[in-house]
Amino acid sequence: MGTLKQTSSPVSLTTNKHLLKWVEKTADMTKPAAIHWVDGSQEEYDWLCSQMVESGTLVKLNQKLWPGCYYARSHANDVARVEDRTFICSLAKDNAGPTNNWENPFVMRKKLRALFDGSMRGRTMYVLPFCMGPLDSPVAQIGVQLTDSPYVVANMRIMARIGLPVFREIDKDEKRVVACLHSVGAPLEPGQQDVPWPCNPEKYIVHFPETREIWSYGSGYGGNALLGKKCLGLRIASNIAHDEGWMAEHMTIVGVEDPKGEKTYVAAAFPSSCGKTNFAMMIPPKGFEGWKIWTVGDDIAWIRPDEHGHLRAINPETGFFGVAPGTSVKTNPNAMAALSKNTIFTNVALTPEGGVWWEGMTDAPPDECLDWQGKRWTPQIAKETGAKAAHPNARFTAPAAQCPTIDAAWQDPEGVPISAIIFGGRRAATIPLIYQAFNWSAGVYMGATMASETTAAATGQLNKVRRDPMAMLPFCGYHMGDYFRHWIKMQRSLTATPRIFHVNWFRRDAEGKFLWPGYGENLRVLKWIVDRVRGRALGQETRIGWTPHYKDIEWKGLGFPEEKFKELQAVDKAAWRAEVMAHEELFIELHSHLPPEMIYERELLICRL
Ligand code: SAT
Ligand code: MN
Repeated sequence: MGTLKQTSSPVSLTTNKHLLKWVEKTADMTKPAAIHWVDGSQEEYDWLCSQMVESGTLVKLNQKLWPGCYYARSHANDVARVEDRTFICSLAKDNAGPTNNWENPFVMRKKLRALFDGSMRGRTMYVLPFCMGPLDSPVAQIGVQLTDSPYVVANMRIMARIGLPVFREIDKDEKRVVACLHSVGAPLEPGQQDVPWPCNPEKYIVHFPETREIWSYGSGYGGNALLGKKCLGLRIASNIAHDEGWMAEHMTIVGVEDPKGEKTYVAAAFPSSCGKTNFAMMIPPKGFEGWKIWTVGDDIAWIRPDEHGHLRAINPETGFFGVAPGTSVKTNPNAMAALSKNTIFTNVALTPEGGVWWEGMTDAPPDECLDWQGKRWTPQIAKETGAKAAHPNARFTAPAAQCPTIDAAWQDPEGVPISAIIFGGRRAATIPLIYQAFNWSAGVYMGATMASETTAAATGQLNKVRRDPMAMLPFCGYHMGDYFRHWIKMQRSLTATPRIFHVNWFRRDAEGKFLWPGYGENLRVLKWIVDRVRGRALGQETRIGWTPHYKDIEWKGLGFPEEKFKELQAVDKAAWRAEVMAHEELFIELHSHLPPEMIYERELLICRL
C-alpha cells in the first residue's frame, strides 16, 4: 500500500494478517487512489458527509427542520434490488436450486476479477468492518466490506455496528469474517469530473456460500450495496444457519404488551414493501387503551433455540431502511419520529425550504418541489403527467434507537423469546385476513406456499402474484427445498414450538376496495394470535386451519359488521383449488429436494378441500 494516499486513518486499524493481506490484494486488483480504514466515529461520519455534500452526492437538509439529515438522489437505473442480477455461486448448481440464479464459481470469479480490475481507480477504498447483531452476542456475525462508496459507509453506520470495536473483535482471536467486496463500477480517469451517483449499468450481486464471500458490482443502492443487510444478513446467514441449526429469516420482530403488562413476542415474515415496518411500530387502535407494541426489528430476524428448547430472536441490524412513500404521522408516527433526525433520505423529493417530502407524507402536497430526479414537480404537473415526486422505492435510513417504540431488549445478546410466527402477503383475493396452521408442519407448508403481489422493492413487473416462500424467495442463499427441510427439522430442537399464523391485510371486495382498514387495526388480529398462543381463545376448525369466530376478535372502537368479517374470512373452494394447483407448480420445480412433509400436507389440504 506504500504509495497510496490515506484520507484520514493513516494506519491500518487491524493486526489480523488475513484481513491485511486481503485488503492489499484487493487494492492491487481494484487500484484505488487511497485507502481509508473506517473507525466508525461521529467525526468521521460528519467528515464523510461533508465530502459528499461537496461532491454533490448528498444535500444537507435544512438543519432546523431536519437536524443531522442528508438527502441523496440515485441514478435512474439504480433504484432497487436487481433480482435478475443476483447470483448464488455454490460449487454445485444443485445447491443453489431453481429459485436462484447460478453460475459456476470459477467462471464467475474470473468474470468479476475482470470487472473489478481497476474499478476503484480515482476513488477511495474504504475498509469497513461491521457486526450484524450485538458484538457480545453468540449469534453475531462479522463482515468486512471493502467499498468505493462513501454513501454506503454512511448508510452502514446507521444500519450496523461498525468501526473500531469491530476491528478489536476481529483482532481478538483471528475471527472468521465474511469478506464483502463492493464497487460501484465507475472508475475515474485523471481529471475526470465525478457524478453525484456513480454506478454501472452492468450489475452483479454475487454470493459464494461455501467461502462465505460477497462480491457486489455496479450498484450503490440499498440491498445491492449495503452488504450487511440482504447479502450477509439473509443469503449468507441462511447458509450459516442451515449448517449450524438456526434460522436467518426475513422477519420483523415485535413485542405485544397488554394492559396488565404481559408481553408476547412474535416474528412476522412479509415480502419487501408489504408493511413490515408499519407492523413493527403499530399504534394500538381505539378501544386498545393500555396496549403497547414494542419494536425489536423491522426486516431481519436471526432465530435460534436456547438451552431450554425455546426459540429466541435477535435483530442483527441497528437501523431501518424503510420505504418512505405512504409513511406519515397518521400511518406510522413512530417511523416519522425515528426519521426526524440523523437520517439519510434517498430518492424522495426535496422541498424549497430544504426539507423532504413524499407521496402520502402529508394530505396536501407542497406547492412545488424537486422530484427524485431533480426535476421541478408540482401537484399540477403530477395531475397532468402522473409523475411521482418520490420514487416508489424511495427510502429512509434511520437509527433504530430513535424509534419511540424500540423495545428495551432490542439489543439483548440472547434475543427475545418468540411465541408465534406470522406469514403474510399482499393478496387481493382468496386468502383470508387470518388463519392459524394446525401444527408446525402445516405451518411450514403455509409459509412455503405463501405468495404476494410484487412491489417496487425489486426491479421487474409490478402487482404480479408470485410464490414467495417465507418471504425469502429473493433472499434464501441455497436450495429452497432444503430450506423447507431445515424448517421441518428445526422442530426437533424445540420443546415448545411457536404457533404459526397467516395474515392478509390486503384482501379486496368486488369493487376493488380494501376490505380491512389495516395499520393499527391489525392489533385486533394480533390480539387473537396472542390469545391463541396463550390458550385463551377458541378457534373454529376450517378446511385451511383455525380461524377466529367473529366474537373472538375484540371489536371495541371499530364498527366492523359481521357480514364484512365473513367476506374477509371466506374460503372459496374453487379459488382454493386453483391456489393449491399453484402450490404444485412450485413443488414441481423443487421436487428433488422437497421434504415429504410438504407432499403430505398438500394431500391433506386437498382432501379437506
Ligand atoms: O433489499 S433492500 O434493502 O433494498 C429493501 C428490501 O427489498 O427489503
Ligand atoms: Mn426486506
